[in-house]
Amino acid sequence: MVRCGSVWFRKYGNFIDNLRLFTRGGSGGMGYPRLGGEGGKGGDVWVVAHKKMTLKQLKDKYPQKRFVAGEGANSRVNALKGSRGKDCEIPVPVGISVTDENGKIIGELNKEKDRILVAEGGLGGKLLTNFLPLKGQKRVIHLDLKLIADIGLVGFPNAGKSSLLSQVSHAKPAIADYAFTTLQPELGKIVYNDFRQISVADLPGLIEGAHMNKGMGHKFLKHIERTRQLLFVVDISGFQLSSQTQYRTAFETIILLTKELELYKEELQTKPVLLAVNKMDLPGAQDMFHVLMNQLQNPKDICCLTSLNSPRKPNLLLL
Ligand SMILES: Nc1nc2c(ncn2[C@@H]2O[C@H](COP(=O)(O)OP(=O)(O)OP(=O)(O)O)[C@@H](O)[C@H]2O)c(=O)[nH]1
Ligand SMILES: [Mg+2]
Repeated sequence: MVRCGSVWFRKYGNFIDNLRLFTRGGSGGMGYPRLGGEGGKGGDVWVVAHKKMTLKQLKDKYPQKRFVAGEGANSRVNALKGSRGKDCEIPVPVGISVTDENGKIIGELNKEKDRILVAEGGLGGKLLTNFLPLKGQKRVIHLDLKLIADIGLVGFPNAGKSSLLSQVSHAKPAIADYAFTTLQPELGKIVYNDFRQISVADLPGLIEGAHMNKGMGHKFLKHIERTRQLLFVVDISGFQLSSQTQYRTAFETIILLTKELELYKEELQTKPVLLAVNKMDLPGAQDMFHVLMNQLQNPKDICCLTSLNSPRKPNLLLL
């Protein structure tokens, strides 16, 4: 039923879904043997979830990927109890699982402000340690962005995303000829003869202005971040939400989808994207498809689309 008239994809970019970091808790401060003074404890290293953060931003901001907490202060005559070293916080996106060098899970960060201690600061020098400070814990950690699926189906409402999922997997998503049938992502699994599996997420339809929260845009776009690869599903006849809104051709919907993703988060632009042109059984579809092919192969047309105010031409390649 769903025919992919042609398949296109966008160049693989630098979307990052894992990162390896070096962390070390701060050393403790020296004790003061003569007066029994205690050095301050070294600071701890924490991984903290922030909604707006991405792993790419983290890597760009800290190219050395080293996170070391502050040292505890030495015990002094006028401050026998040394003060505590400063904690170090590593900002990461929500949906990260943290593992150690051996792949053992240290913890998961599933919502904003969740935090996990990854490297503890050393104790300050005290009687127990002969007033010598202890070094902080050293740990290499791996951050992995949990993907909700391998492939995310992205498109305007009514394009046929759920229909496609129902054909390639055992999932039974709601299908109807009105916009916004799908309100929550739905997962399906494609199982191959050799038992390999690909998970596919049917995502709610996007509309123009999604990046500004139109049609619950942000809620939807957030899910797109969590898929490894995108499959744009486009109705060859184009899209019109209602008689009051502008009609968009298939080509325009592709530009608009690209634009919405980019405006929401520039990094999404670098995710690999395949294009499935749908509803090729409708009358006149072949002619419209030829027009679409020409438009996609002619970047000049894309640049002329000033009414769409597209910030950049989409990086689509013919497979
Ligand atoms: N003629 C034709 N109709 C199709 C095809 N694929 C889907 N449809 C119809 O298009 C309508 C919308 O299909 P859905 O699969 O619900 O579309 P969707 O993209 O999931 O829509 P939202 O969930 O609203 O975003 C339904 O009436 C489908 O039967 C196709 O290949 N050809
Ligand atoms: Mg749907």
